[in-house]
Amino acid sequence: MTVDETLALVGNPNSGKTTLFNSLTGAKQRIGNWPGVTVERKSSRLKANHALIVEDLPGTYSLSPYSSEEIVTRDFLFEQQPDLVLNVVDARNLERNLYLTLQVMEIGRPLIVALNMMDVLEKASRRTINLKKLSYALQVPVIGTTATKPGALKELVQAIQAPLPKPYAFPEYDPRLESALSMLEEVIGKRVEADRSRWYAIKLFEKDPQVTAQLALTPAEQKQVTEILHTAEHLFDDASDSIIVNARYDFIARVMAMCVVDKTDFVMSVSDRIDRIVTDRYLAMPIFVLVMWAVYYLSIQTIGTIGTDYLNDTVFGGWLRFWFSIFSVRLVLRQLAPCTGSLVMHAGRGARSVTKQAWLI
Ligand code: BGO
Repeated sequence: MTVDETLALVGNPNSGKTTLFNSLTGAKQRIGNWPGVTVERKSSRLKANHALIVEDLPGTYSLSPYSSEEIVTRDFLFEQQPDLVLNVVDARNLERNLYLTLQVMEIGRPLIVALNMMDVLEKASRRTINLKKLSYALQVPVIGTTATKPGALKELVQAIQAPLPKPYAFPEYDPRLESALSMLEEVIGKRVEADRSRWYAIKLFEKDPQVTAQLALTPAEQKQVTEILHTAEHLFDDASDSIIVNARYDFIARVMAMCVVDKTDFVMSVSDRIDRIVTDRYLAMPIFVLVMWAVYYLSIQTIGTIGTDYLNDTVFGGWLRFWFSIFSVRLVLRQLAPCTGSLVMHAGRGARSVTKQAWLI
């Protein structure tokens, strides 16, 4: 880096931006306010290279033009065009922090990501982040940092001073969105510099009121923009500003899937652990023999014998025998019932005739 270049520090609130700013500059900062707002402005020179002015931009989650912090950060990045942007990302909340990273990337300034709070991530978190893959997925240098340990920032200081690769890579979204953006870039035409037209196209797609007013499109151009947005909204079945938000989250989801490993993904369930033991190359056969012996022993020697003895002696030899004998006697009697009935009838008749005879006599 040569004389008086600017390094802008951006990041979510509590990502460690101020701590990193103090560590990089030695905390000899100039404090004031950003013009027109009561947002604190801090700037100082890099300790390792006094030619580099470090601007600590207000902490923000997004670059939408709503809060003072968002407007100050967005205007500084876009209007002042810093030579380098250092995006401080809280490694514990990578997904949420990357939303701002993507918006910074859309502006198209050279960028380095400082993945901060690495000490906390390494100690307490159940996650690991592959920094090389993260750098590859974002196409920007990613340096792991612990801002509270200034001695461990050598790699970051070297990266800040190293020449950055050109041309700068923009994050690429859904192909349907990309084609809408390139059509919008054509409409914007030569109104803006070529390397800024993508950002303007994104803002037109988001229906950003500031940018739309700033571009001052002709009614015919405005009509073209409306048609492009209508077609995209019809294709995605969504409002254009939501399409952009979703595209950013889809991009982040892909980055997360590529770079983040949750340690809990590798915690084995009880069933997995049992499987691992019983299918072990050396243990599987002895376990099989042991199980077969246990089955044999239980069925023949212990539970099996107790069970059959109980069935024979108590169930069949005791209760069932008693009830069966009662049932058989009743069955025999019922079979004999017709014979015994006629026998009784005949006996009755015989008795009555004998009685009659006796009276006659
Ligand atoms: C307090 N590692 C760890 N462990 N902590 C860090 C790191 C890091 O790499 N970087 C920053 N912190 P800011 P913004 C605090 O203030 O720089 C800590 O908003 C406390 N304060 O020390 O202010 C940093 O500028 C009482 O913590 O962030 C600070 O982006 C108890 O993260 C906090 C514990 O850093 C935010 C911490 C009274």
